[in-house]
Amino acid sequence: MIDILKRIKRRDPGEKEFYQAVQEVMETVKPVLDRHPEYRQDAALERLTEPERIIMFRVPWADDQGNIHVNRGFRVEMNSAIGPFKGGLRFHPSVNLSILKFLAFEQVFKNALTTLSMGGAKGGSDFDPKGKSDKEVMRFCQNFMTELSRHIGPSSDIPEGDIGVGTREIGFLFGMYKKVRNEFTGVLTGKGLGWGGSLIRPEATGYGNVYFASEMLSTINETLEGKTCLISGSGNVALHTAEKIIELGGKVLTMSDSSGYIYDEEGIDRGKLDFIKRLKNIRRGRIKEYIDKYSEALYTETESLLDYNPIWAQRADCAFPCATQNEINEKDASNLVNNGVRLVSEGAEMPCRLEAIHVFLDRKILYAPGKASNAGGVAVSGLEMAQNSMRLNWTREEVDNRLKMIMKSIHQTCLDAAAEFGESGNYMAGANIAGFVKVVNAMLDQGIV
Ligand code: NDP
Ligand code: 2IT
Repeated sequence: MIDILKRIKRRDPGEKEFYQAVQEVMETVKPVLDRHPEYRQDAALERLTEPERIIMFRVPWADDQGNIHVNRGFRVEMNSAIGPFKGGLRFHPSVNLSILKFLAFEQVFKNALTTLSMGGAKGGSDFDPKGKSDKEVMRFCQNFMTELSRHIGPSSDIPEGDIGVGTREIGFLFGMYKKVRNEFTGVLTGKGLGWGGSLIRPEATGYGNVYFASEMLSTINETLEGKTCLISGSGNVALHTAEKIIELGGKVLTMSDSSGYIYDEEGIDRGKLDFIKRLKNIRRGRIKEYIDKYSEALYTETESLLDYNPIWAQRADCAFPCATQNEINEKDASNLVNNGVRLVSEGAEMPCRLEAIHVFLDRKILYAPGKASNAGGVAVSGLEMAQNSMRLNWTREEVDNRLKMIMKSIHQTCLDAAAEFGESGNYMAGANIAGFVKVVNAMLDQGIV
């Protein structure tokens, strides 16, 4: 295990996010490796931490003034032992190989937990859609897909959205794929409802996150009813996490974007959430504008260089980080627990640093790692693929019921795997162990490839 980490440090210097993700998994699967030395055979760990394929390409595009910009496109195809490569595309200026390798690595385990057959991948670009016109975003997506289309397919690699890639971008990407390949297939998920998308896919990650949190609470005979909740982010995952919490009787106190956060002591109710949805999805505005409409709420900028994030210093019962990686450090974690938080359910990928996770585990609060609690999104992507293959559409209730069943099953799988290896109640250990065992078993069955 130590050798694997050393090997990554030596061969991939500077890939700190990738190193962090591998470290977390390798530390928690140590008891499995001790009991099953066969999992080390045939360089299984070396293969697990080496992408099957990485595609990197130039994406030139013209802005509305005719100036040419050059961005970088990526697809990291990490592991296809249990199914075709599957995972999102992220458009954000911070995107680099380390971030995409960490995300693709996480995706392998997450997808293994969904009960469906999907391998893990991630891709994207350092293109920033913020402040760009629709036509600029379209031209970028078209040039990005012109190259990516050579490497993906409905049975080989099926991308979807992630940060900065929503229904608008998936539409432009799908249109270009269809044109250059002359085929209408389920090569992307997250499609619009009128052209192959699935009901509940937009809601799935957030709803699934809350279903998972409810399952965790049920182990201590509690529910979300009346609980105060902190949410970070105001994108796809945050909005639908908020929506489901409100539906289940919880009170959402905060939401944020990369400039700051709002705190509404009265709670963000259904009507206020609809305002934020329109603000973010249609007007593409900033969360600060919430206080122009609801003056009783407070807005705090978070761009200053504090060693903690004030959103996590608010008093509440539950926290749902739904923005981005490493948004909760050790100090934030202590602030959360000291201010009453007893449940943390990750909507984002790796939002908690390892030291923060250790605070939650030491203080024995309910903590769900994203690869379990946010797996509802990719699970419903799998259901979208199933519907595309059948050329049928399921109802909202059908998809939502399947999502609930899947989240319940992931929750139970985590508990069982953790208990089997002496880590009862540790969802991080359970998720990593269950995902690891499923993928490595498949790799060993399939020989050295
Ligand atoms: P969106 O682009 O819809 O929203 C992202 C939100 O997070 C925005 O409010 C954004 O603010 C904020 N944010 C992004 N980067 C930063 C940053 N560096 N600092 C502070 N705030 C930031 O993305 P999603 O909601 O789809 O994704 C959010 C997280 O959930 C990601 O970690 C993603 O990997 C994960 N996830 C998403 C799934 C999905 O189905 N979409 C599935 C599973 C996980 P701003 O607009 O100012 O940038
Ligand atoms: O992180 C994720 O699971 C996603 N962005 C969704 C991936 C997918 O293929 O649905």
